[in-house]
Amino acid sequence: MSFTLLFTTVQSFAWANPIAPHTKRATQQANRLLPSVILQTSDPQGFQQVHPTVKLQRLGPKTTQSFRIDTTSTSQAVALADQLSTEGWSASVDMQTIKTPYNLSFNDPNYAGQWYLDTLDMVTLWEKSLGDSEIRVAVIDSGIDIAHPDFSDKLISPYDAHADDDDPSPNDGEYCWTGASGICDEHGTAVSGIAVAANNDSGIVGICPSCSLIPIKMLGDTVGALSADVAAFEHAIANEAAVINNSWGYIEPMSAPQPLINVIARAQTETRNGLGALVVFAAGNDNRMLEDGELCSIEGVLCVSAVDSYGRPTAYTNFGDDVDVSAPSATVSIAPNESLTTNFGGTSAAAPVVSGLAGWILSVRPDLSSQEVADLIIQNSQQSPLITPDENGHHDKYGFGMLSPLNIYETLYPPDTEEPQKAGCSTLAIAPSSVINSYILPLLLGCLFWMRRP
Ligand SMILES: [Ca+2]
Ligand SMILES: [Ca+2]
Ligand SMILES: [Ca+2]
Repeated sequence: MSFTLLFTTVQSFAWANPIAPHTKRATQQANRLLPSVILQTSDPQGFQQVHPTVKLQRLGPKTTQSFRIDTTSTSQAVALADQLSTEGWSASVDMQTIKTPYNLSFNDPNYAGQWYLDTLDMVTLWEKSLGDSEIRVAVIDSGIDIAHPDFSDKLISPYDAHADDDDPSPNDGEYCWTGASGICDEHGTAVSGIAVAANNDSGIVGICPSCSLIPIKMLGDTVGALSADVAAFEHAIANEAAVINNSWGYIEPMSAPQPLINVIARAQTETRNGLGALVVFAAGNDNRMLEDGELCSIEGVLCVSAVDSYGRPTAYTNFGDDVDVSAPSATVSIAPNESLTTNFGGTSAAAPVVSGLAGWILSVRPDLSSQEVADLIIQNSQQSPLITPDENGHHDKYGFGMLSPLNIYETLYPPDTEEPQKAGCSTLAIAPSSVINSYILPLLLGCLFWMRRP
């Protein structure tokens, strides 16, 4: 993507989205971060030899391949990006983006309790392993309460890419839309909890209870810079993430910016000695068709839609060709200050179910590449009996099917196949057990009953 295109995007985006609330904070951040150019190169020394007077500021840690070059005006940033691009460098004008955590609330008391763990048969998987602390799940989100007992023993290099400090905890007053004060930002804590909350007599149990957590705050309640998004991924790469969860998106449909595409491609191929990190994105909660070029269409990204506790598509989930799998919207999780939330939800709560499961898979099979984990998850998903998929087995809302931890488990640990098949029920023997549990169990019980009759 050329700088011109990015610049155009900035302009049209700003016009389409005037920033009314929290103007002061937004303006201060914008002043601090803009105007600048994002340079991505694996050879910063080579760059400095050609451009000795240009000051490179790292985005993320020492090993970063992304840098910010501050300029004094937007026109200078555009001119510099243009010049560097002409010379063959990967350079883009930084831009403001308005991102949103995919919040969604339910007030339904029947959602109490971690019902999704039953739906997913997680106990069967946990009997094999609760996960491995060597496997690091990065959560890029709003504030994450790193003092919570469910996280305190599993933290790897906490980072705040939004404020560029090392404390990703929720900030006082942030996301207090209703005039409330104190800590209102529950999103990042709830998302992280669903993925990796510890098995520790406190809070809840995450999908991968013994996986480690790289907590990265990237979202503020109004605008942030693209360079902060890039820094968040650089941090995940530098800290050897195995999985990177993203329960956020741009507030209006827009094409994924090229610097973000670049750094995600590196995350997928550079961590874990080249096996890479699985990058998971939530599909979003706007009940709309995903457009070409959005975050979910980035190569290798696993895009997750949300289903409810009955396996039906939620009314809000985004849909389209880029949805890979659907997962239950895990409405129950932890919140800051050791509290619990029972009205979390949205695709934000579905993505960390998949990320946690990817952490579990890599805990028992650390030899798998990020692509192999994605394939394992997609190929073992279970298409809903409620719909007719297309000829490729795909459906706009379910993707290639609903997440099936049990199918994955049985693929990794094939059940004993020595048992003789019973006449009349032989076809059931080839059905994966999650299908049996979810949809065929009534049929199977009927079959057994039939066999017992004299
Ligand atoms: Ca901070
Ligand atoms: Ca716990
Ligand atoms: Ca995909």
